[in-house]
Amino acid sequence: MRIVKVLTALGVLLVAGGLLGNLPIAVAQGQVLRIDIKAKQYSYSPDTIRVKAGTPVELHIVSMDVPHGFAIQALNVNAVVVPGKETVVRFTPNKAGSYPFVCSVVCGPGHLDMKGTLIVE
Ligand SMILES: [Cu+2]
Repeated sequence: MRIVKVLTALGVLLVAGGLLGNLPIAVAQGQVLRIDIKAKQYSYSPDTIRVKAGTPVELHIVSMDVPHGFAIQALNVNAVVVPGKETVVRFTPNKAGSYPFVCSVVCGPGHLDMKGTLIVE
């Protein structure tokens, strides 16, 4: 009988622990601002992103054609985006301002025109 009680208590603890353990993650995910971006020769869609300062941002970037890059120099962000694979970029901009982002992988003759702006308010 005693072992049954111990096992039941363990089970309750595990379930409660599992539920509680998941809570902070769910809350954290709720606070992250997810933005989906499509990259193609020679633009990003959207090419203007607006966020509030202090908000954790998660960019999910996909390429529609050839390998591209995604770089925000001022925020130390530089990622490669290859077709068929989602690239996730995470950062938290703390200072209001206008941050240009550019393609950092030479993707064709229009490569240097491939850019956008992150606006932190
Ligand atoms: Cu490029």
